[in-house]
Amino acid sequence: MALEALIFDVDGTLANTERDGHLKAFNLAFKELGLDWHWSNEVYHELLNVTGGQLRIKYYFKKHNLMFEHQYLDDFVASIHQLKTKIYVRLMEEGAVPLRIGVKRFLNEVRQANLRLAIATTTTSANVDALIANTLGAEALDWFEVIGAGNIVPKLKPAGDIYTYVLKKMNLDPIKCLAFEDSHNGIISATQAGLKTIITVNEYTDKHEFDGALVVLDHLGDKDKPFSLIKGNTTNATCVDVAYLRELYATYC
Ligand code: XBP
Ligand code: MG
Repeated sequence: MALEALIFDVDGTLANTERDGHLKAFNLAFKELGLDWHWSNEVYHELLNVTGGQLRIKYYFKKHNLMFEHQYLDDFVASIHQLKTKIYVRLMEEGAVPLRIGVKRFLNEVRQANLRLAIATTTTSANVDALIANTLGAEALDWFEVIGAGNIVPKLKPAGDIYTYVLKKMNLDPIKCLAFEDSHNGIISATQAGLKTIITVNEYTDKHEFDGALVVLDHLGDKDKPFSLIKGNTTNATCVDVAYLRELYATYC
């Protein structure tokens, strides 16, 4: 069996978008709407267990017994989230968040090797477009055969639905594909869809459980910035490239 495709998560995997993107945008939206909420980085760390911005706001809301008529809750949350998305897109246009180490190099190598690419994320599709267009260029949106984002499926990660949706759209057997993730919810989702996963951790996820991961790394690595192996077989590779992908793929296929 040969490796054919790679599916990438976005937040925390392609870029560390949570602190300087999402969290900043949530707090700016709360402020602009005159709400007396400010999520600290510590609070946000816990809130990240809830995937999806709207569900995250609702969770916070319920946890702190914030009193709103239930019938208006969905509309209220949706309006906060709409503004948050607008602010997030603006932050991306301002270049607030760079790609993670090695991401640009790796995507270019993968394209040279004619591997198919796709995205499976919980975040809103406008956010994905803004990040990619402002870091790799608008033409890079076409590099990804399918961009599965946001509420295109009813159940967000950790459910496997978004990965299953992307695989179906690509008419692809999961055995021919690898996923890239940064979080526990992410690997659960990919695994449910039958995918093997490569993990690159970040400040919010370095204590997460990654049972079943092919390998856990601090980042993808670059020429002068080798990755550190956190969990997995020892290797001579110092950055994730196509040769290392094939090495990892061969360990389970
Ligand atoms: C990402 C998320 C998203 C973003 C917010 O998870 O949980 O909810 O934090 O995006 P993953 P929205 O990386 O596992 O896909 O506000 O657009 O929902
Ligand atoms: Mg993620």
